[in-house]
Amino acid sequence: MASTQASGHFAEKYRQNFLDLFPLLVEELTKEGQDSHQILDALKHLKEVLQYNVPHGKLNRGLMVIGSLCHLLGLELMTPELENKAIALGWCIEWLQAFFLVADDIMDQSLTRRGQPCWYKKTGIGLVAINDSFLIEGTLYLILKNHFKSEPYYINIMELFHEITYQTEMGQCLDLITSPAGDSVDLNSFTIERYNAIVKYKTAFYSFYLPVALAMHMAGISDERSHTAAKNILLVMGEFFQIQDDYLDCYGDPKVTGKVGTDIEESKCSWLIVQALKRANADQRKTLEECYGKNDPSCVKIVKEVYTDLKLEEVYREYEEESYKKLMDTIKEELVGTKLPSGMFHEFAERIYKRKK
Ligand code: GPP
Ligand code: MG
Ligand code: MG
Ligand code: MG
Repeated sequence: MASTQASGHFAEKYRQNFLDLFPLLVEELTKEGQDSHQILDALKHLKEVLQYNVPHGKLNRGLMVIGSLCHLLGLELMTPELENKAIALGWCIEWLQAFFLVADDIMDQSLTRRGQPCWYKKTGIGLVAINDSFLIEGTLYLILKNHFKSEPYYINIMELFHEITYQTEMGQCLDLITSPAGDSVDLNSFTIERYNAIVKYKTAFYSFYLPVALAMHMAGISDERSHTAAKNILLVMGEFFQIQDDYLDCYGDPKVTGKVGTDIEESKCSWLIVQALKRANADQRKTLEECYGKNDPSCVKIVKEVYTDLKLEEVYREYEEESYKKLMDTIKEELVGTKLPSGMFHEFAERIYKRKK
């Protein structure tokens, strides 16, 4: 296995090739076939669903597959065929994410996603979006079958998609039952332990471990030891990433993030409320109990004022520094005795720290 001395930024180099494959995948999934004449209208709808919901994100997760493969094999072993396969697998992660987000936006009653109205908010869509999210998931497995059926790692990657979907659904479940709709919130359930479990399951597995694990299977690395090491590192990265997402929900610029935060209104077990509760005096806690989770701009404003009084932006900056150090230590410790290249992890770390969207 080639080590990458210079920690190059491989993923970015492939952005254009990555974008170019999307219309071909959509065409493959929605073209008229021998026995599709009865479902032509559904195929037409599916095409719109895919075009609206799959390609408009940052594509970080998708690009991570080919980026990781370059690190794992070394550029000299990359061939156009491998590139194409890694890009198709990258799109499968973007497909999985689109399936999650279409459904998540309904559950969270969000208004915008990636700078456009959420799919379920579009005229004529509404709850049809629930079935559309299933369709996005279903077509992911068609792409896998069309492109990977004859590969020796086909079963490994298919099982991985199933396992990670389940883990993400368990995380979403924890996220939702920790902030039950309609009920007045029980702030006592917002512990850091609960928080860590939610983010690990709902975000870290699919966003960080999945892309690298897919590239590892492609490169023929399927032993448990290597996968455990990679997972331990990538889950630390994923935890940080979700904490950033929570921070940006309140302090990010919607013009940059492409979404308007709803965590306070939706009484989410967000990193900010967990930190606020840890630091609040009795008065501030009472204020939070009264105002958190209310769909009312004046309550949101009061919660944000408590956050300001508790200097949470500063707390976040300190956490960011600490977390970066912890990640660097974890990379060093976990890679001892494995053949995984550290440059691969450093490339991803650099992509996420200090992001604004
Ligand atoms: C997004 O979290 C949640 C997921 C990507 C997992 C959804 C899983 C399902 C099984 C539907 P979030 O709600 O904090 O993200 P955002 O702020 O982007 O809405
Ligand atoms: Mg959401
Ligand atoms: Mg959510
Ligand atoms: Mg969020």
